[in-house]
Amino acid sequence: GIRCCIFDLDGVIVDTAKYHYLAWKRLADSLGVTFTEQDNELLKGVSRVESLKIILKLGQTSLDAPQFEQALVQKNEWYLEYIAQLDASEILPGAEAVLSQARDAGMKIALGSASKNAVLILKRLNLLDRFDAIIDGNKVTHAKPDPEVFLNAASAVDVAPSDCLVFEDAAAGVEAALNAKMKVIGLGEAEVLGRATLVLPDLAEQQLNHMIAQL
Ligand code: B16
Ligand code: MG
Repeated sequence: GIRCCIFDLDGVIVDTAKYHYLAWKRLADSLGVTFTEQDNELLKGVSRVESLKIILKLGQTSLDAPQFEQALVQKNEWYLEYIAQLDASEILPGAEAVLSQARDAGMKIALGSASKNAVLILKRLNLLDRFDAIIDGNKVTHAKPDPEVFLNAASAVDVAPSDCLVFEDAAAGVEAALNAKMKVIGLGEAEVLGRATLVLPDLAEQQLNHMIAQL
Protein backbone atom coordinates (compact mmCIF):
# COMPACT_ATOMS: atom_id res chain seq x y z
CA GLY A 1 0.00 0.00 0.00
CA ILE A 2 0.92 3.67 -0.24
CA ARG A 3 3.01 4.74 2.78
CA CYS A 4 4.42 8.02 1.46
CA CYS A 5 3.02 10.93 -0.55
CA ILE A 6 5.51 13.05 -2.49
CA PHE A 7 4.31 16.46 -3.64
CA ASP A 8 5.67 18.64 -6.40
CA LEU A 9 5.47 22.33 -5.39
CA ASP A 10 4.68 24.64 -8.31
CA GLY A 11 1.34 23.64 -9.87
CA VAL A 12 0.43 21.17 -7.10
CA ILE A 13 0.63 23.10 -3.81
CA VAL A 14 0.83 26.66 -5.12
CA ASP A 15 0.55 28.40 -8.49
CA THR A 16 3.94 30.08 -8.56
CA ALA A 17 4.07 29.61 -12.36
CA LYS A 18 2.46 33.02 -12.86
CA TYR A 19 5.26 34.71 -10.88
CA HIS A 20 7.94 32.71 -12.68
CA TYR A 21 6.32 33.94 -15.91
CA LEU A 22 6.40 37.61 -14.86
CA ALA A 23 10.09 37.34 -13.95
CA TRP A 24 11.10 35.42 -17.10
CA LYS A 25 9.04 37.84 -19.21
CA ARG A 26 10.90 40.80 -17.69
CA LEU A 27 14.23 39.10 -18.37
CA ALA A 28 13.23 38.14 -21.93
CA ASP A 29 12.16 41.74 -22.59
CA SER A 30 15.54 42.98 -21.39
CA LEU A 31 17.21 40.58 -23.85
CA GLY A 32 14.89 41.57 -26.71
CA VAL A 33 13.33 38.09 -26.79
CA THR A 34 9.59 37.66 -27.39
CA PHE A 35 8.18 35.44 -24.63
CA THR A 36 4.48 34.61 -24.30
CA GLU A 37 2.39 32.91 -21.64
CA GLN A 38 2.14 29.96 -23.99
CA ASP A 39 5.95 29.77 -24.19
CA ASN A 40 5.93 29.73 -20.38
CA GLU A 41 4.23 26.30 -20.45
CA LEU A 42 7.58 24.91 -21.67
CA LEU A 43 9.21 25.98 -18.39
CA LYS A 44 6.87 24.22 -15.97
CA GLY A 45 8.77 21.75 -13.79
CA VAL A 46 12.00 22.67 -15.62
CA SER A 47 15.05 23.93 -13.68
CA ARG A 48 16.17 27.57 -13.69
CA VAL A 49 19.19 26.87 -15.91
CA GLU A 50 17.20 24.82 -18.43
CA SER A 51 14.48 27.50 -18.47
CA LEU A 52 16.98 30.19 -19.51
CA LYS A 53 18.37 27.89 -22.21
CA ILE A 54 14.84 27.45 -23.59
CA ILE A 55 14.23 31.22 -23.62
CA LEU A 56 17.54 31.91 -25.41
CA LYS A 57 16.66 29.24 -27.96
CA LEU A 58 13.24 30.81 -28.55
CA GLY A 59 14.97 34.14 -29.21
CA GLN A 60 17.69 32.45 -31.29
CA THR A 61 20.23 34.25 -29.18
CA SER A 62 22.96 33.38 -26.69
CA LEU A 63 24.82 34.75 -23.66
CA ASP A 64 28.40 34.15 -22.61
CA ALA A 65 28.96 32.34 -19.30
CA PRO A 66 29.12 35.42 -17.00
CA GLN A 67 26.08 37.01 -18.69
CA PHE A 68 24.19 33.70 -18.37
CA GLU A 69 24.95 33.56 -14.63
CA GLN A 70 23.98 37.22 -14.21
CA ALA A 71 20.67 36.62 -16.03
CA LEU A 72 19.85 33.73 -13.65
CA VAL A 73 20.56 35.93 -10.64
CA GLN A 74 18.51 38.81 -12.07
CA LYS A 75 15.54 36.56 -12.87
CA ASN A 76 15.56 35.15 -9.36
CA GLU A 77 15.74 38.64 -7.79
CA TRP A 78 12.67 39.66 -9.75
CA TYR A 79 10.91 36.37 -8.92
CA LEU A 80 11.60 36.89 -5.20
CA GLU A 81 10.13 40.40 -5.48
CA TYR A 82 6.97 38.95 -7.06
CA ILE A 83 6.53 36.28 -4.37
CA ALA A 84 7.29 38.67 -1.49
CA GLN A 85 3.56 38.94 -0.72
CA LEU A 86 2.85 35.20 -1.14
CA ASP A 87 0.76 33.77 1.71
CA ALA A 88 -1.49 30.83 2.64
CA SER A 89 -4.38 32.31 0.62
CA GLU A 90 -2.51 31.16 -2.51
CA ILE A 91 -2.39 27.48 -1.56
CA LEU A 92 -4.15 25.64 -4.40
CA PRO A 93 -7.65 24.29 -3.63
CA GLY A 94 -7.57 20.87 -1.96
CA ALA A 95 -3.81 20.75 -1.39
CA GLU A 96 -3.93 21.45 2.33
CA ALA A 97 -6.76 18.95 2.85
CA VAL A 98 -4.83 16.18 1.07
CA LEU A 99 -1.73 16.97 3.17
CA SER A 100 -3.88 16.61 6.31
CA GLN A 101 -5.43 13.36 5.08
CA ALA A 102 -1.98 11.90 4.40
CA ARG A 103 -0.80 12.89 7.88
CA ASP A 104 -3.98 11.47 9.52
CA ALA A 105 -3.47 8.20 7.63
CA GLY A 106 0.01 7.94 9.17
CA MET A 107 1.81 8.38 5.87
CA LYS A 108 5.18 10.05 5.35
CA ILE A 109 5.04 13.33 3.44
CA ALA A 110 7.84 14.63 1.21
CA LEU A 111 8.41 17.47 -1.22
CA GLY A 112 10.01 16.74 -4.60
CA SER A 113 10.54 20.03 -6.42
CA ALA A 114 12.96 21.54 -8.93
CA SER A 115 12.75 24.89 -7.14
CA LYS A 116 15.68 26.30 -5.20
CA ASN A 117 13.18 28.55 -3.40
CA ALA A 118 11.02 25.69 -2.06
CA VAL A 119 11.73 26.15 1.67
CA LEU A 120 11.13 29.90 1.47
CA ILE A 121 7.82 29.32 -0.34
CA LEU A 122 6.64 26.62 2.11
CA LYS A 123 7.43 28.98 5.00
CA ARG A 124 5.39 31.75 3.38
CA LEU A 125 2.49 29.30 2.92
CA ASN A 126 2.87 28.17 6.54
CA LEU A 127 3.24 24.56 5.34
CA LEU A 128 6.88 23.81 6.16
CA ASP A 129 6.05 21.70 9.23
CA ARG A 130 3.79 19.40 7.18
CA PHE A 131 6.80 17.78 5.48
CA ASP A 132 9.00 14.98 6.80
CA ALA A 133 11.53 15.57 4.02
CA ILE A 134 12.21 18.30 1.48
CA ILE A 135 14.12 17.44 -1.67
CA ASP A 136 14.43 20.54 -3.84
CA GLY A 137 16.55 22.16 -6.52
CA ASN A 138 19.41 22.67 -4.07
CA LYS A 139 19.70 18.93 -3.45
CA VAL A 140 19.43 17.31 -6.87
CA THR A 141 21.91 17.12 -9.73
CA HIS A 142 19.66 15.49 -12.36
CA ALA A 143 16.47 17.32 -13.35
CA LYS A 144 13.10 15.62 -13.94
CA PRO A 145 12.41 13.33 -15.91
CA ASP A 146 15.39 11.82 -14.09
CA PRO A 147 13.96 10.00 -11.03
CA GLU A 148 16.65 11.37 -8.66
CA VAL A 149 14.45 13.92 -6.86
CA PHE A 150 11.72 11.37 -6.04
CA LEU A 151 14.14 8.52 -5.19
CA ASN A 152 15.95 10.85 -2.77
CA ALA A 153 12.61 11.81 -1.22
CA ALA A 154 11.65 8.14 -0.73
CA SER A 155 15.00 7.30 0.79
CA ALA A 156 14.86 10.35 3.09
CA VAL A 157 11.66 9.01 4.68
CA ASP A 158 12.80 5.37 4.40
CA VAL A 159 9.89 4.16 2.24
CA ALA A 160 10.31 1.86 -0.79
CA PRO A 161 9.62 3.63 -4.13
CA SER A 162 6.81 1.15 -4.90
CA ASP A 163 4.99 2.40 -1.76
CA CYS A 164 5.23 6.06 -2.82
CA LEU A 165 2.59 8.16 -4.56
CA VAL A 166 3.69 11.31 -6.42
CA PHE A 167 1.50 14.32 -7.19
CA GLU A 168 2.71 16.20 -10.29
CA ASP A 169 1.45 18.84 -12.73
CA ALA A 170 4.23 18.60 -15.35
CA ALA A 171 4.84 15.92 -17.97
CA ALA A 172 8.56 15.73 -17.05
CA GLY A 173 7.55 15.16 -13.41
CA VAL A 174 5.14 12.36 -14.33
CA GLU A 175 7.96 10.67 -16.27
CA ALA A 176 10.35 11.16 -13.34
CA ALA A 177 7.89 9.39 -11.01
CA LEU A 178 7.38 6.53 -13.47
CA ASN A 179 11.17 6.25 -13.87
CA ALA A 180 11.35 5.93 -10.07
CA LYS A 181 8.80 3.07 -10.27
CA MET A 182 6.28 5.07 -8.27
CA LYS A 183 2.55 5.62 -8.70
CA VAL A 184 1.75 9.12 -9.93
CA ILE A 185 -1.35 11.29 -10.00
CA GLY A 186 -1.14 13.90 -12.77
CA LEU A 187 -2.92 17.16 -12.00
CA GLY A 188 -3.98 18.96 -15.16
CA GLU A 189 -4.91 17.96 -18.68
CA ALA A 190 -5.03 14.31 -19.76
CA GLU A 191 -3.51 15.22 -23.16
CA VAL A 192 -0.35 16.41 -21.36
CA LEU A 193 -0.26 13.99 -18.41
CA GLY A 194 -1.78 10.89 -20.00
CA ARG A 195 1.03 8.59 -18.86
CA ALA A 196 0.22 9.17 -15.18
CA THR A 197 -1.38 6.34 -13.16
CA LEU A 198 -4.41 8.62 -12.71
CA VAL A 199 -5.13 12.10 -14.12
CA LEU A 200 -7.34 14.62 -12.29
CA PRO A 201 -7.91 18.29 -13.12
CA ASP A 202 -6.71 19.40 -9.65
CA LEU A 203 -6.96 18.43 -5.96
CA ALA A 204 -10.14 20.41 -5.25
CA GLU A 205 -12.74 18.27 -3.42
CA GLN A 206 -10.52 15.18 -3.70
CA GLN A 207 -10.20 12.59 -0.91
CA LEU A 208 -6.83 10.84 -0.60
CA ASN A 209 -8.36 7.40 0.08
CA HIS A 210 -10.68 7.72 -2.94
CA MET A 211 -7.76 8.66 -5.17
CA ILE A 212 -5.67 5.74 -3.91
CA ALA A 213 -8.58 3.35 -4.50
CA GLN A 214 -8.51 4.35 -8.19
CA LEU A 215 -4.79 3.60 -8.72
P1 B16 B 1 13.51 28.17 -8.97
P2 B16 B 1 8.33 22.47 -9.34
C1 B16 B 1 9.69 24.33 -10.68
O1 B16 B 1 8.94 23.96 -9.56
C2 B16 B 1 8.86 25.24 -11.57
O2 B16 B 1 7.75 24.55 -12.11
C3 B16 B 1 9.73 25.74 -12.70
O3 B16 B 1 8.99 26.60 -13.54
C4 B16 B 1 10.95 26.46 -12.11
O4 B16 B 1 11.81 26.92 -13.15
C5 B16 B 1 11.70 25.49 -11.21
O5 B16 B 1 10.82 25.04 -10.19
C6 B16 B 1 12.92 26.13 -10.56
O6 B16 B 1 12.50 27.13 -9.68
O7 B16 B 1 13.90 29.19 -9.98
O8 B16 B 1 12.67 28.69 -7.84
O9 B16 B 1 14.69 27.37 -8.48
O10 B16 B 1 7.15 22.36 -10.27
O11 B16 B 1 9.41 21.45 -9.60
O12 B16 B 1 7.92 22.54 -7.89
MG1 MG C 1 5.22 21.52 -10.94
